[in-house]
Amino acid sequence: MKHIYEQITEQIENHDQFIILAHKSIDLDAYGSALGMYQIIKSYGKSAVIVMESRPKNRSIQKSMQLLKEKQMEIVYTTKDKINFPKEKTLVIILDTNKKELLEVPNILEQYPDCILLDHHIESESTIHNIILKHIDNTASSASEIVTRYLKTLKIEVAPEIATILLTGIVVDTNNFNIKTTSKTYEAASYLMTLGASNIEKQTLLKENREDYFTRQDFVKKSVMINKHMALCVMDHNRYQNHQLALIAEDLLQFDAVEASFTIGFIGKKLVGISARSVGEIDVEKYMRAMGGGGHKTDAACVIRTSNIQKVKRRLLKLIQE
Ligand SMILES: [Mn+2]
Repeated sequence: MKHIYEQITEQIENHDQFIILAHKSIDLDAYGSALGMYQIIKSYGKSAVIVMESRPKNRSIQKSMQLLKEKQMEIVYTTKDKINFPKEKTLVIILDTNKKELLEVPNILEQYPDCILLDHHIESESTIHNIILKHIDNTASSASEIVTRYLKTLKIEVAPEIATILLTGIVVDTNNFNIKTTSKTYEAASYLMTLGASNIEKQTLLKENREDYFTRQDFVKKSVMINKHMALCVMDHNRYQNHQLALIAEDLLQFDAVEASFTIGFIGKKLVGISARSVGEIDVEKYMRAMGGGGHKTDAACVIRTSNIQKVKRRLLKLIQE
């Protein structure tokens, strides 16, 4: 059987237009991998678009887009209501998720039947199936790592700014090379450095404003130990973004004795999210799966439709005690 990258290349050769699509609330890993795929398609002399919400809320994404703009790098974006490629010869490339309901455009497959998927998340019942090609590699740290390996295989050199964004994608998904990190992760990072990825620019992309930092530290301060090795933070009734929950959970892992952490907060109207992190021994995916979510042993999440955050907290505590 042909190697997966050869199979993807074949699909690129067999199609004329490409729709690159990641998950809702695009993050740096999804964006970095999308840019990498975009460049690969370009190298075959073909055209692609990246589907994005019109104003991404994630500040790192905003900064990354601005960086590319300043360097006059033409990236074609489109919003979900403006996708108008002909069905024929169009390939959809899904990155950094394998769940239909999490897609930026959940019904994309009904519009465009030719689809391939590259992801690093664990599969579940809602994993997209019946597509041309599916490459789900749980041993990869991130979608950015998978796409970087592909770039390296093809010996494609991307601009330093794109290499930086891919590297930052890996950094975000590995919590700074702390989780899901293997020798292949470092190899990918190393390749990106040879392409000119900048650690200074990387830090700039990850910088946050003081207010966000202080808000987070307030929540960290209010967190509690729920047993010997697990910390919990329950946020207030304001609405936050998924990555804000994740950052709190990641912060909690820095403390002595904390081996796993959970942050519960509102991420939408009547929508409560839990972000769970582990340094490695405790399997937080198990807990999140039991609550309807999923992820990895070291980082997982779930979303619950409710307006009662305390109820979610009690359910999680009960689950952990059991
Ligand atoms: Mn990812």
